[in-house]
Amino acid sequence: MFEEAQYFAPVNTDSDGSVVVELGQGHPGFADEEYRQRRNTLAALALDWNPGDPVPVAEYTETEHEVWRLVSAELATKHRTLATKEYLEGAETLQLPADRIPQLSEVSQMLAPLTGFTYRPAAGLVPLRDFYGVLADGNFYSTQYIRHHSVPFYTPEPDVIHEVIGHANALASERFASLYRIAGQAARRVVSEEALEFVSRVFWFTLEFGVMRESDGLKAYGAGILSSYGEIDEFRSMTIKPLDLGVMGTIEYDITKYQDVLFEAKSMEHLEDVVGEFWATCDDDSIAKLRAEAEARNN
Ligand code: TIH
Ligand code: FE2
Repeated sequence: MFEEAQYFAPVNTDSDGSVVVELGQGHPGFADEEYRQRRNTLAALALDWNPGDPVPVAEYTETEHEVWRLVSAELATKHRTLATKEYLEGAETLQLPADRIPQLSEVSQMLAPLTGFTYRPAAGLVPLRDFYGVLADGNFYSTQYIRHHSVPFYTPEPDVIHEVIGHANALASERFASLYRIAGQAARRVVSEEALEFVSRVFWFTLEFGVMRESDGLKAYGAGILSSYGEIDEFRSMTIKPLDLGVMGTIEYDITKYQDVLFEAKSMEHLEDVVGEFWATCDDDSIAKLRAEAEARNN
């Protein structure tokens, strides 16, 4: 079903200066002219934005708010039993609206007093160095469009539901917010693209798709699982591996499907000790060493 849908549709500027988001043929919004126009409008707003500017207001349609309401309600029910305690406490403190899509500026207003994080608009894929780097300053690049109403339960393309329900609820927690910040510091510290990629893979398998053991079962804390009411039903039956930096930093994954290999932290402390400590101290040499050790184990 998602064969041709992509992780972040490319954003291009036509010769006349108009912004066009290239939805692939397999994208659920491909044949929906109104949806295409929305995507183009929102991408243009984000491209016009510069640091320091107020975040542009996205005037959402009733159809779009309805997608948020539906997904919000489905997720809230599932989160009660399948999300980690730390995330649920963040959500309880943040109190996102369930009845409409909040503006990114509102998300920032709610989040900043809690952990200092603010949201900024992204038209599409942001270069890794920039996306992760600004986390160190408490800035989070976020898309503003919402997934197409015909496929609400999962999208390979991060949207405002993923960014806000998945990430902002975690960013409302001091402990998670601090992990995001040190991931950003790591992204700024490392020099080679290879080391940066390693840092970003560790982010993928933890803050995007991490799972954690709690006394009453395996829970999700990764934003990518927590924003999909399709994927959240499946994560407990995937291959669950122990938290291992060398493996997380080097294995391949397919962005367009439910993640079938996940890494389990034994607790919040365990995650902080292993992954937090890694991001806090890593450099090109230590990463090259982890990579070499992982490759040696594979041979
Ligand atoms: N699959 C997620 C969702 O449906 O909400 C969105 C993404 C998270 C990470 C990559 S794509
Ligand atoms: Fe994400």
